[in-house]
Amino acid sequence: MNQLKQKIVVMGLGYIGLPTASMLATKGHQVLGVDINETTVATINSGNIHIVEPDLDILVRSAVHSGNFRASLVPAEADVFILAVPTPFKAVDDNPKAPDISYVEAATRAIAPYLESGNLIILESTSPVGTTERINEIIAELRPDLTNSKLNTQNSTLIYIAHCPERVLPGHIIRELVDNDRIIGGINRASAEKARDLYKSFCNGNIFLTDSKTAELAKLVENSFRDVNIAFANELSMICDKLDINVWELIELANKHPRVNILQPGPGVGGHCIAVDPWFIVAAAPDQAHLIRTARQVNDSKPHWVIDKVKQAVGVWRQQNSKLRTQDSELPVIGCLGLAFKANIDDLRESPALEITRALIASGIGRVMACEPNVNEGFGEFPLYDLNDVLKEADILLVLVDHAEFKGINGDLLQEKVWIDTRGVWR
Ligand code: SAJ
Repeated sequence: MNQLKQKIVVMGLGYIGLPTASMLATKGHQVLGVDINETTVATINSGNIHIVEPDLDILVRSAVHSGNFRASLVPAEADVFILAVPTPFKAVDDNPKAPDISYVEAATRAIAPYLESGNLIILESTSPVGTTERINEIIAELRPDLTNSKLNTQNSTLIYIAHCPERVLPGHIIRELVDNDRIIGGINRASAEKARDLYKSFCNGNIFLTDSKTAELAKLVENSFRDVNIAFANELSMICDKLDINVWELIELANKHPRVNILQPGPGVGGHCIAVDPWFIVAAAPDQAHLIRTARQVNDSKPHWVIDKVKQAVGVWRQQNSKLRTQDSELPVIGCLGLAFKANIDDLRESPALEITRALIASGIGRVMACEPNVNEGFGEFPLYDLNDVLKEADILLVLVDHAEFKGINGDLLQEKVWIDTRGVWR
């Protein structure tokens, strides 16, 4: 294979596949991006993007204009096939959080007819342990001509297969794609080395080689580590609330210890990674993964705790305003600040802020005015309000996301309100 100019097919043009495909194209590789969505394919071929990520538009445009990147609904022959498709969870029998690798399996089946001896398959999707080996099994089943009996021994495979789990942080994808260290796990050493040679063409970070199962678990462990740490912070926030201690000050002080680094509490954990991946470990080792399961439960319970806090605040407000009120039925205005799953993004997927706001609207305990400065159009579920209007009208203010816009809110204004700050914006 020519090191600098390889033919590469990238299956899945989402948050990982699209940046990876266009990055490879700008490094001189001939890249065909494949997606099942016709609109996505057409958008990319016109040099535009269908997802929100800083600087991705520039990268995609230059990749398409270079002639090295094209999107398609169907794969083609190539030297390398990169799978970057979703790995969500699904309910199976008595497990509501079982991993769903059907998209990986479907992508493998889709590329199988195009494979030739010596090709490399790289799985980028965060995956349950054993998924890379499952790809090998599917290839063996569909293409016995490419498989030999010594498949898993060093250098004996006709198809090289490796897992190179994505590690990029939404909002910083382009920089992290280049700078982050990577782990690559092969079904054999030759596969890992071949994948490393390709990633070296765009990755400035260190690349560490291992076997595929260790690479799969390493990625799941990275996200579980954060989930457990955030659960610890969330538990501390509930303990501090009971003991009337400021949790933000507490964590700041504890973190002054040279070997302590507690993350921040919040209204719960959202997004499509940290709240999902730990369940893959729980599913694989249910009798061993006590702490990981409990952390998930703590973080999943936090939105309910916040909703109870708002109900209590409504009670306080009613007491404070009982003399002023003309009718008993009068409801407070509850201002919900932020809907995204974390600060300064517009991504609402698995967002605890959205879950809480929905529950407050459904509860009828007040008139909810929600404000999400990063979402302007296309959100039709309930009305969104301008921050100034919310600040003016709300009796109870609830901070759900630590967006930059909320940090500068004048403290005097808060004196007149009942407020709950789940993110420590006004600590
Ligand atoms: N959160 C807290 N407290 C904190 C930090 C985060 O409550 O101290 C919450 C956030 O508000 C959010 C959730 O956790 O709701 C997840 O946010 P995040 O910034 O920790 O992570 P993601 O989901 O945006 O991206 C993560 C990253 N993983 C790690 O940092 C270990 C990223 O590097 C991964 O590539 C990505 O998951 C992924 O795709 O797996």
